[in-house]
Amino acid sequence: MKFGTAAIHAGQEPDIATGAIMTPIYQTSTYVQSEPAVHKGYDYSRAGNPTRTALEKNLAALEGAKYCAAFSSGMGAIDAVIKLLKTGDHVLAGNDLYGGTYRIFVKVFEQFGLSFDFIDMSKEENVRKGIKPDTKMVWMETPTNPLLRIVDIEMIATIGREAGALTVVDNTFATPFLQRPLSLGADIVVHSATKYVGGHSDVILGAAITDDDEIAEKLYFIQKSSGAVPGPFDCFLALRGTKTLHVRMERHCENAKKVAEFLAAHPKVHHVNYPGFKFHPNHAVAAKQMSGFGGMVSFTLKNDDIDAAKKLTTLMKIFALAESLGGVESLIEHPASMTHSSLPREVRLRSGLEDTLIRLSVGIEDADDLIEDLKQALEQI
Ligand code: P1T
Repeated sequence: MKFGTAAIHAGQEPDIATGAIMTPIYQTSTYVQSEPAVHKGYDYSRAGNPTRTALEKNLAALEGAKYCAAFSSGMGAIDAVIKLLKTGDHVLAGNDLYGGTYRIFVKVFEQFGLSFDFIDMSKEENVRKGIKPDTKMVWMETPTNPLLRIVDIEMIATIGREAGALTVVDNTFATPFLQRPLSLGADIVVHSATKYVGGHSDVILGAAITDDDEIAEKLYFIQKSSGAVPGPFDCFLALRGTKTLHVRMERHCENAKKVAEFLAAHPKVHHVNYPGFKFHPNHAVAAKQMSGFGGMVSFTLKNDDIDAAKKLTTLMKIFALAESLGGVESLIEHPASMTHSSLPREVRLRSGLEDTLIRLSVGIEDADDLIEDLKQALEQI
């Protein structure tokens, strides 16, 4: 089944009881049993719920995998994946990650005796040097949030495998429509399905996806034991989102390209991060492992002034000033004071995340209007 067909049909059967074409919202906490421990596959909704099952099957199919465990947020999924490890284990992670991912690693899991190193993963020798005898997981985002660097999944997964470490890819920015990390050798994919998968800024949801029987069994165990599960209505909303993922992503990619080109040619703009540009340092890797360059763009101003950067975010008429990304509507934000404020400033600067960086989530509105909006705001600073 091709992607667009799977997006609409995978995991979704007409309702057995009524024939309803849409998966019902099974808004129930428990299920009646005919005898103790005899039931129709579901006993309690923390352990399983049919609406959640439909979403999990759908997301697994889109990533080309057998298994998906859905969580109540992207952070819930990340939390569950890290719980595959034990005290003393080391995680080698990219140095350009969503601020919340850095925060849970350092502020939560270091307390439990896990250790983390954050490195520039674009260079093979860095990754090889970063592996320690107790490295059990290699963690990457690609494209990265918010600098849109690209990490070579196949290269990292090979190094991870040789070291006996699991390779995890946060595929939130690319989505399975543009990039399938498991087919490139990764062991686990995580998503903030809050973003492109849901696609309408109306749900917080996460997923961890794998093709490995043993990892899946452990993830389902953690899912039901820790209990960060999404409610049935949220699963329904995410399922409704996946049905149009392929169509939305095409427009996100088209619009982001136009916006990035406009910004790159603007006299007040210093540097534009967009993996679709030939001069992007990781363009060749992006072209190799992605089928499009995504809907995210970040940039700095020539006027290296944090106040000007912040002011710009308030002057937009269509782009909304808000955290998050991946919805149909365009968003603008200032990572240093918003999504990445949990990173100490020196850590941010070391990884190249400047105080003046502005991030755009380019929506699927008319690109001319988006460009006009950026133009009028840039004129005012
Ligand atoms: O917000 P939540 O669904 O818990 O997902 C966390 C998360 C995980 N991974 C990546 C790459 C992310 O970007 C996020 C959340 N990011 C934002 C809210 C943001 O504005 O960048």
